[in-house]
Amino acid sequence: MVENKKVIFSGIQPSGDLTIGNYLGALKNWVALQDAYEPYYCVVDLHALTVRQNPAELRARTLKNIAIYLASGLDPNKNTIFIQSHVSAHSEASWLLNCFCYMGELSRMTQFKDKSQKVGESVNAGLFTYPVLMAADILLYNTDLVPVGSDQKQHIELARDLAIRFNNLYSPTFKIPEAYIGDSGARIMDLQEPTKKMSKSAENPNAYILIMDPPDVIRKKISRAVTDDVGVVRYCDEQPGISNLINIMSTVTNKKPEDIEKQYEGVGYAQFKSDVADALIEELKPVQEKVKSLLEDKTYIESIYKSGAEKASYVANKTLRKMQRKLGLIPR
Ligand code: ATP
Ligand code: LTN
Repeated sequence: MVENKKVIFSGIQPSGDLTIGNYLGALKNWVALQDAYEPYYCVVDLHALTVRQNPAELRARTLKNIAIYLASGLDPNKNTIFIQSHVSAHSEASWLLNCFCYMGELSRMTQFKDKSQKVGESVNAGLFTYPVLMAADILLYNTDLVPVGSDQKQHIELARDLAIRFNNLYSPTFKIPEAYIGDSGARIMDLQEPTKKMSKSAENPNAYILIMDPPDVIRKKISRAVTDDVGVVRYCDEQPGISNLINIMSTVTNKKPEDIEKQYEGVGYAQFKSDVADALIEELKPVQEKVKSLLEDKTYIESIYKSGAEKASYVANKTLRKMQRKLGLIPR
């Protein structure tokens, strides 16, 4: 491997089946980056535990996500693909960083505010310290860039602040990472409430499209997507539903939103929706076929995440040992 390539780190929670938001907002960008960078991508199963999970479903989904990473085009020779809980340095570094993070900083995180509002009284401490574990994920690999959707920017700011704080208190230990927000597909919205981000943990299944949804389901969900009564296919703040569908089509076809607007001048929403569904079905077909065939070969999937964890552990443990030493913990 060529040395001095910049390091990329990112992860997706196995907290629900992956949506086209995850695919268009994350996975597609990751694939585009694999030649020029040295990427680490993990399935962040520890993060998923901040919400109650059914153990059997969590296991199945974690493996399925590895298959989806591969099927989306991530080459295991160019990317280190692993499961977060297989590299214990993440949990260990997370504790150490917790001792440098202020309650006030965590209280300001909008994701925490949103999610804790939903669960009310029973909000667990893991949900609160979630961004610290995320900072550990990122900082352990001397990460330069973190490709994420725009909703995660605030968490990366916190990782930077923690890294700077630790470096200043001790001596340079961490590289200061930067968020990398892809320009198109950065924010795919909920099909039922298009002012909200599409999310795999939404309650209404009509709100999202899964990467593995069959064509007839995709068609049905898009035809039911909330729009407006303007009747014009236009990319603007006043028409969030239609703009979201334009954005989906634009990301899938690589056409600019303005060109899609022109193409659909005088065309009704029904035809437009049907074309968006066609484009999406076409895009997802090869991915779905690949996932199905990969899931038939569990030994192959296992070989990928095992060798990924081995490589990741080597790098992560080096950084962890450095942190422990600087903090005054006795080397084992
Ligand atoms: P959850 O519903 O469990 O909170 P999520 O569907 O929002 O999850 P995450 O696991 O938080 O997904 O995110 C994984 C990656 O996918 C992140 O980089 C995130 O920014 C991106 N992502 C998730 N949803 C979208 C979306 N609707 N549009 C663009 N990117 C998204
Ligand atoms: N919090 C992220 C998932 C995540 C992540 C990370 C992303 C956990 N650790 C490290 C990038 C880098 C999310 O919900 N999208």
